[in-house]
Amino acid sequence: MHRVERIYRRRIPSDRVVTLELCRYLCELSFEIKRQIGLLVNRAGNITLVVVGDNRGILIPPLPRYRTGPSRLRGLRCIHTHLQGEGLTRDDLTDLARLRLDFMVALEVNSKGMPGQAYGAHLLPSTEATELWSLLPAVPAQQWNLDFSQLVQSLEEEFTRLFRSRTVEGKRDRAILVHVSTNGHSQAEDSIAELKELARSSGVSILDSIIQHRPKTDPKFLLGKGKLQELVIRSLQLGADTIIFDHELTPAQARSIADATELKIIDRTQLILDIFAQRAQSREGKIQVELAQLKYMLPKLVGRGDSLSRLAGGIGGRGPGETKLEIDRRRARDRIHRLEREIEAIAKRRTTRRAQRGKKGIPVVSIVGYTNAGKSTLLNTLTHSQVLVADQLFATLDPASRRLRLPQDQEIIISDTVGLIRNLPKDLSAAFRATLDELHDADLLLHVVDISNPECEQQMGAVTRILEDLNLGQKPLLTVFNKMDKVGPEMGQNLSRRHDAVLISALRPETLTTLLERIQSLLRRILAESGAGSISFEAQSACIP
Ligand SMILES: Nc1nc2c(ncn2[C@@H]2O[C@H](COP(=O)(O)OP(=O)(O)OP(=O)(O)O)[C@@H](O)[C@H]2O)c(=O)[nH]1
Ligand SMILES: [Mg+2]
Repeated sequence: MHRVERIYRRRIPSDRVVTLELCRYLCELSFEIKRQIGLLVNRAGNITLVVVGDNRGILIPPLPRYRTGPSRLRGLRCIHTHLQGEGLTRDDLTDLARLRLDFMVALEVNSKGMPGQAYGAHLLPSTEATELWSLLPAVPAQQWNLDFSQLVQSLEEEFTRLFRSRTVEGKRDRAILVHVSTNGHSQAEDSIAELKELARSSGVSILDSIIQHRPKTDPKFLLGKGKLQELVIRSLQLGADTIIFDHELTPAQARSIADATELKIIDRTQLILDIFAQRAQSREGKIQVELAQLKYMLPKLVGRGDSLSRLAGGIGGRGPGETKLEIDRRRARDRIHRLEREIEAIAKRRTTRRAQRGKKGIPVVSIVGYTNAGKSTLLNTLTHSQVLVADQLFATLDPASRRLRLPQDQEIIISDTVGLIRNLPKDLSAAFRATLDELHDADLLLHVVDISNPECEQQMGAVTRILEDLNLGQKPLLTVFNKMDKVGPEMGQNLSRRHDAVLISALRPETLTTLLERIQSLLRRILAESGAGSISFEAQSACIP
């Protein structure tokens, strides 16, 4: 061991990859202990790390993050011995790419324990169509005469140029999406399609998406090792800095994958939280989102700054209103307590407000449904309002209520709500419980479904399950099939008959007459049954919409 440590005292002149004298020393030692030895050397020629492996490979531990970012090389090269005469392996080249090393050398130890052939490779500023690395022809170690400083300088220049052309698009996260499927193909496709929508809604630029089918997910990395290597290489080719998993990752998995890929790792829950963080407008919404984010991050904070510093900007590190999330464990706990107290106070005020409104006795109809179904559009068309509508997931975070006069002059309050999604993150549904609790006051729920979405039946199922979880399963509910203009008339009619739903297009007021009539007759029945007979329905006809 003493002799291994002595390696640290050496220095390599800055224009050389490695000296022959050091090659000899490494080969001799490697030969003796029958293990590979690897060095990481910085640009000044100092040896910063010595790793002793086994006879087939070395394992480079997570490196401190310095000089990183997709534009630049790491400022470190790896020189290591090979005992079986093999050239650079796939593992070696993946390390070169993953760690963005300046250079990778494999040094053959011959049968006499002396340096044999030297194999070198460096990265190329590649685009999708070009090679990722250049493998230099093997030469006997004695004849190695590469001008290292010049090589590194020209590589850096080319990388910087490539990076500039990529950052023209702005500071968005550049991501590859990953789904690991243990079920059928179509389910994986649908699921990743939704993940794409989520990523798009959070403003991520999506470079690629990958589905891996496995009988079982890998407990540590989710993906298999080969696929993970492919992912690293693919992300370097495309200039991706983020991997978004279509799964909820455990803190340990997120950390292992981040260490193995050196990329920012985000899961589906974090992505949803990020969209919420960007959208929250009201004070209450902001508190709820920040609380959910902190609760989600807390178990991931292990007191080691490194893996979290990857989250510093963009998704995963953004709090409500573009503030940066505090990532210190103790401060996170304090803040969680403070926010929880604030939410309690808000909930109390809300209960009082609700009690007051209850006294007025105006029936409440709440619109619920999967995100992007057209809930806000329906509210707008019915009440001539200007609530934000967008072809994005979770456009609405802060629900709005409006008054509406039904054809027979009955006045109701109609309210929009936050969209629902399958596998709603646990922390998020807890945080939004107060908002969703308002649904308990509704006399009638309108479940809006986007029938043009191929997944609409699964989405309906997800909404029904969430409503049951919220103890709203018994509430009177009218199913409303929206976006009829996007499907054939026959399909719309068949579907709506099968589910006893009203068929509408929220964009077209003339399609809403039946809906209003159904709301009116249902309310009449519901209120009569609940004994709220004092509310009168005057038989006047109004021209609505
Ligand atoms: N073609 C068509 N598009 C519609 C219809 N209704 C809504 N849309 C579109 O669907 C998209 C989503 O509408 P929103 O009203 O924002 O949906 P939402 O349910 O409130 O969505 P979140 O608030 O994000 O949960 C928008 O681009 C609307 O223009 C419809 O009847 N036909
Ligand atoms: Mg909406």
